[in-house]
Amino acid sequence: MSFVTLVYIAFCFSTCFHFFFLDIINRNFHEVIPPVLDSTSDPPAFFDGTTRLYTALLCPFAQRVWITRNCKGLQEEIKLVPIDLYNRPAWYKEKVNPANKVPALEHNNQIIPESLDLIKYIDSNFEGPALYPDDPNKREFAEELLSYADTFTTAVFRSFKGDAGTDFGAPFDYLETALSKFDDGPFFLGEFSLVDIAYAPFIERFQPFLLEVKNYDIAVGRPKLVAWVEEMNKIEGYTHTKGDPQQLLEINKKIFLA
Ligand SMILES: N[C@@H](CCC(=O)N[C@@H](CS)C(=O)NCC(=O)O)C(=O)O
Repeated sequence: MSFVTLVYIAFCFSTCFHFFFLDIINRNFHEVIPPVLDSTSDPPAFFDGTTRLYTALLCPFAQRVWITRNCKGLQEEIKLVPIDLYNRPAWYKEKVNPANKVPALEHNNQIIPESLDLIKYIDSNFEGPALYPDDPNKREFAEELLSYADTFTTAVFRSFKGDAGTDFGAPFDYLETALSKFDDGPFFLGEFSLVDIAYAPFIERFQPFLLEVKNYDIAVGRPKLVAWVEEMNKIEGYTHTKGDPQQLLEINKKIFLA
């Protein structure tokens, strides 16, 4: 066999292997989303050993947990149970979450609510790549940014209700400054982490809403934030969870322009 033939065979083999490998990685991201459960649906078999993420497909809080589950490669271990929030099953409040909100996780005979607690819980209690840094400086900053997340969303939601004179920029300036703290990568802690996951679903909604409704472009003068959005859009564990932009815009218009 000539050297050229050998190189050709090696090339074909490595190409096939590459596609095979990519297929394995991507296969999970093409998962079929289970049917949405509503007031007519029977409950699942609670506490039968299955780990379930009760979610709503367009909820940004639940999306945080969905992204975490995907990025850790837990599509098989954590089953999605989408709930129709506009026509919730009575059993959801009775048996799953007395607060009647998504997300909630059923794991090891307990139910855990609250998205920011859940992303940490999943990162610490399941296999998969670590999404929280070991470096104490980064951990400290991660805590600061995770506790700022609620302040951030509340501030932006408030500004949605405001008039033309409202200062839309301050919460986004905070993020732009935060993105300058570590220069070993484009994410909040340099490397990709739970902090990025906590903010992504909200930026996904805020950016188009502010642009269309308030004529305010969060990208102007914020190169770090622009680069961050670009990098997030390369993470399949996230992109698979993204909603239809037009649908999200319409929902936010209904909520905030009512
Ligand atoms: N603080 C909660 C907020 C969750 C939340 O507000 N979820 C909304 C859907 S996006 C919900 O379930 N709303 C139902 C309701 O308030 O009745 C978290 O971070 O998990």
